[in-house]
Amino acid sequence: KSQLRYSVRAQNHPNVLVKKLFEIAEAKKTNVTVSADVTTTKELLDLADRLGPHIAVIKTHIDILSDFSEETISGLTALAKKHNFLIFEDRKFIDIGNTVQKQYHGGALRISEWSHIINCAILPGEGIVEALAQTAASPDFPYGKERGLLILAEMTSKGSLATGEYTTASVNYARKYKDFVMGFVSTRALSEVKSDVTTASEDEDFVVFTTGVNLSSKGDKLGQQYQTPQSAIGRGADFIIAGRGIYAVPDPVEAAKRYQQEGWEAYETRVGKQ
Ligand code: UP6
Repeated sequence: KSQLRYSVRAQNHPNVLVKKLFEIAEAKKTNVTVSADVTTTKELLDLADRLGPHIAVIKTHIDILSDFSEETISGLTALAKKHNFLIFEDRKFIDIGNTVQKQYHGGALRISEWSHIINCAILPGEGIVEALAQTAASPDFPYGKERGLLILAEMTSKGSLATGEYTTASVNYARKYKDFVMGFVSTRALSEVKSDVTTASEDEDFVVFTTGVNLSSKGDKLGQQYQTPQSAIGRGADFIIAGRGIYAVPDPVEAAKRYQQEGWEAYETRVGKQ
């Protein structure tokens, strides 16, 4: 796990989007990503506007909205500018290369147009990462370097099969496609994982997003398993992702502030005095 400050990592990082992400974290003193799993555009934009000052990233599941439209895209994009946060569509692409390219760029949801960060699972093998990276690197791709991919290397649900060799393969692909892969969704830092095919470069600095963060619950009835912000950041999370812990409580703004404070303190403890 990284012991460096976000500002230092921002300076050293070759990836423009990662730089921007670290700069946002340092400027706003937050490593919180809210998982805004609400089902209407109004609720989503309302949350984004109210929580905006306290978050670094908003994570969406755009396909659970009952009324996705142009207004959703323009609203989210405007709020991301207003509050200086990034958008992460948690679509978890998982198909052959030819299909995911069409799901990512174009289609009904136009994900590449508005989402800075996307993620994929590597069940299909290396080709899924190659295909998404190829789309983003194409000369016709209009969003330049302002897009990045996280590999879903582990999952927080009970009995997850994303472990062992699967997680190692995630690290292999991240190292091989590091121009587009900015990091992982995982429950801990994976920098210690030894790839069996691709060697880590010395300046490797993947970003770790950790889901399943909640201050008042240990899990849900459908297998979700939670840890606290402190635990997640201690294990190497750079950004903590909280959903119901923030949006499903009586005062989401107060909750976001609390996750922001706990997340930031845990980060300060991890990096120590510099
Ligand atoms: N998510 C997980 N675990 C994973 C990967 N993704 O919970 O391994 C996503 C879920 C949800 C959010 O799809 O959007 O993170 C967690 O929400 P919660 O905090 O309300 O449990």
